[in-house]
Amino acid sequence: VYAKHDSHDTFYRTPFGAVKSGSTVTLRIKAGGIENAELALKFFDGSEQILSMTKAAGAEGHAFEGRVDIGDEYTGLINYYFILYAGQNVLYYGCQQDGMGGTGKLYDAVPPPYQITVYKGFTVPQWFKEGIVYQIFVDRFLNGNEDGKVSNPKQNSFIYGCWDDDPMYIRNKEDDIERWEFFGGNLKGVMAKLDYLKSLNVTAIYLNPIFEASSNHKYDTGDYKKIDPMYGDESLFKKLCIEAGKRGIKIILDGVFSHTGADSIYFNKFGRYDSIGAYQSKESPYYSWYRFTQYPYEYECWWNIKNLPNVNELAPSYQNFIIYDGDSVLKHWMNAGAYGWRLDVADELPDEFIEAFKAEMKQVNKDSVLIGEVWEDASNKVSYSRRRRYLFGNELDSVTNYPFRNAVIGFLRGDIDSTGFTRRMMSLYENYPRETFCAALNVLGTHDTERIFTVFEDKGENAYKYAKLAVVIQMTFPGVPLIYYGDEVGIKGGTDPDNRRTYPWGRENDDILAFYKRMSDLRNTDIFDKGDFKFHPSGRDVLCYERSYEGSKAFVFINRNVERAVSVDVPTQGVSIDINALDFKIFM
Ligand code: ARE
Repeated sequence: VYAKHDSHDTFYRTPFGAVKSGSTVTLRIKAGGIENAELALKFFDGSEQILSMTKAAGAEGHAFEGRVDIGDEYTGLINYYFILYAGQNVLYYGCQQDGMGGTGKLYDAVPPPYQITVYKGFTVPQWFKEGIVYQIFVDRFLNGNEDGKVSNPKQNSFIYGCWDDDPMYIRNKEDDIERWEFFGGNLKGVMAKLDYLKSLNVTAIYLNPIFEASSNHKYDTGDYKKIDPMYGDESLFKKLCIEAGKRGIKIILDGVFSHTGADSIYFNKFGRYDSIGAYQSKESPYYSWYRFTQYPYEYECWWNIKNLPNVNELAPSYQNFIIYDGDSVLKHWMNAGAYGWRLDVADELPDEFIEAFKAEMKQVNKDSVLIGEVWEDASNKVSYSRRRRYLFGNELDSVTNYPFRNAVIGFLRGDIDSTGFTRRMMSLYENYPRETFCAALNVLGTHDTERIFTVFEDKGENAYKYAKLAVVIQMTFPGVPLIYYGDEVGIKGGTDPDNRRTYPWGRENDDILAFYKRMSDLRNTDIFDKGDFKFHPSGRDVLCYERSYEGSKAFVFINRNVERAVSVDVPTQGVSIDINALDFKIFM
């Protein structure tokens, strides 16, 4: 008995990948020694259906074919596998791994299914898909004050000068630098570097939270309607948006809506604000925002961190405040010039909240973008025992692409080979709506991960070569590259908080910077900004993919082998080229 289905191959599944509501998907399976085949479908609401398959016309003898007609109103996943009848035996054919796609195998029992993502058509603004995003953790970027002093320092906070490799810093890092240490970076500092960012072809700046808060990271919002006074004020923010806009750069904010700070207008645990906070009185206008288990001392909080009380996002007064009011948080900052939001911990926000946020955001500016912080494949993510609806059209435009980071690092470090890389990325390519795949925020590192240079630090003198290969993949791959401030000049940094060191102005690694500039120039061409995309097998150690646009083609080759140069054929071009050990080539 023999069977084969490969969801990445259009003989077996047409059309490829995620489809819009109302589409028809044709599925085929090649089979030997099998008399009959059925297609088992499972819908997003849990209901199931079995369709009989017919012998496929024209296919060499042994293929069965089934058609899935998808309703005009349907959105969500459709999972499928095959049931095969061979004599007395019933066999199954399914995926190798849940949701992974590609070729599968025969099973004796119900197998892991394949996935079809069905979404309502939507488009992500072109400027975003074609852009490069630069992420700034403001306190650590640059103090732009003329006198170099820190404006409005917090009470009882420590203020350090710069953070680099001297012994003082190492001690500070381990002992203290967590939440209450500041380095004095501010919005004036960001403003001072706009021309620099433009020279890196940056088209959007994503700022970590900038609203008033007591910590340095500001994920503990104190006042959603106020820029932290250490960073600046609203008029400075507006100016920043205007100045950035003149250079073709848009500003994206971090929206932290799953929790607030305990030290906030709304909770006011320490009584530092003039308001009547939820902690202080049940009569507080904010009381309904929180979930107390034993008033006021016990309350639900984010990952059990007491200074981050969770909010009840569906409380009408919270939704009005954040989304609907005439001067809601969303509208307030968009009217001030912001062009989009990154939703912190999207997987802890109810779908209804994200949907409402998206709808209202697009009302204010249809050219704005909504990015969700999701660490896995966002198409089939389950959180809090709910299957999430992020990518079906009404929620996210884009997601943080950590699976991309994991695959790049895994391939370069030798944990997976080029086939493994291809499989993982093809799985996203198949599962994500095309718009989202092209808008996915391809990160190599963020304020929550080790920096890319540190990931390869154990490679000794080759560390930078590895990191550069990661940058090549990032800048030539579909999706939106995100540069985490300072990566472009080679800063190192381990896990939080070490990944938030100050930007080494005047001590940049010029070689890396020149490389980033070159790669960002390359990125800034049509073929890499919006070209089609296809993998080619090229041996275990060599990753090869093609980008094509209006008749021109580019082939990217990455040789991760540290010892051996390789000679490879350029697919369809009838030439072969050499690639040095631990090096790359782009054939155009
Ligand atoms: C600080 C310290 C920590 C300390 C903690 C508790 O730095 O060392 O353990 O305090 O005292 C923000 C700050 C952090 C801060 C945290 C709490 O940036 O510095 O930690 O607040 O005060 C998961 C979440 C994901 C989250 C990451 C960090 O799902 O949403 O963990 N990311 C966002 C932001 C963070 C921010 C918060 C959330 C809170 O980007 O910066 O933290 O607002 C897997 C899982 C993911 C998991 C990921 C990383 O892949 O699938 O779910 O992400 O690993 O752990």
